[in-house]
Amino acid sequence: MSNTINLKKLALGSLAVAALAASQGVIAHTRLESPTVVEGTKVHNFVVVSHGCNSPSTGGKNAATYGTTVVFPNAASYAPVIGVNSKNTGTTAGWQGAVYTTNPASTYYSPAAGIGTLLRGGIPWNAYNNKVDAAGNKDGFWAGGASMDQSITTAIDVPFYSAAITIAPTSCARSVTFVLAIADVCNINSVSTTASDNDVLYWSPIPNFSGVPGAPFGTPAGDPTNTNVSSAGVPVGKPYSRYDGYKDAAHTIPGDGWGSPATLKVTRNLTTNPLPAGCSGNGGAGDDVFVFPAAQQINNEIPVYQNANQTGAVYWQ
Ligand SMILES: [Cu+2]
Repeated sequence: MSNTINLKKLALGSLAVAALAASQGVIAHTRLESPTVVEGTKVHNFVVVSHGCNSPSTGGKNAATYGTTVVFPNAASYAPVIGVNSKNTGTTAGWQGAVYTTNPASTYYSPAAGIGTLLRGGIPWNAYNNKVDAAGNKDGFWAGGASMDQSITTAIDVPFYSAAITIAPTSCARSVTFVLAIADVCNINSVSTTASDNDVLYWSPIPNFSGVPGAPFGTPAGDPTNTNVSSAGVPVGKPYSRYDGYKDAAHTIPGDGWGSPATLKVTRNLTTNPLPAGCSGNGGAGDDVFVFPAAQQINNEIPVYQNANQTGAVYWQ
């Protein structure tokens, strides 16, 4: 009898450990609080910075975070990389299984820009600004200015709202997923060209899927053990943007966030906006569309400037 109880306790204990490990896996990166929204709805959301940079002294990912900089894809002033996945399952699941298209963003969704805007209330840091393109479209934001503990306290939540996105009625898209570029800066004095995971964590979009011009993007050394993008590991290749993210200052080893971006998935309202006739993707259920920010947009807008239009003092680049 007592043995049975002990076994039960042991089993429950193992389950608790397994559940804890699983939940830590889920919160292990920088992601959105609500990663999936329905089309046509403006949603109050958060960028959640779940852990800090690598700390050489503790060996953990718990170095304090000084600020974060966030970019959503803009298809008005830039040409995002767009992929369509019509076999979103098994080995071709996710954006990894998408196929590059030259169709403009308007084929699939609107508006073309202004996807994410900072909310002024409840920002954990007291310095912040939106980021805009040359036409004034809001492309993202930054917030920072103080070292926020990440060793004892939990996630840092930065509030924003996402625009009401409409999926084009004429398209076969059942979802549109915006892939974000984010840099969490721990060492404000670091510069991106020499920063490592000890200084900055990049949650970088790497569009390594079929047909993308210039792909595969990789690192000088490659890394068969990093499966963020594909089971084959990170290939040897050229960088996508200047903010891909590396463990090492030499930029040869892909870091924690390489090819592991936050995403905002907008799902089609199939009741009010049914698929047109003849859609064959995913067995007739519709295509999943993925939108990656242009490398040029990332290079222009991930750096942190005094002014929203990337002018004035440079706070970090
Ligand atoms: Cu992580």
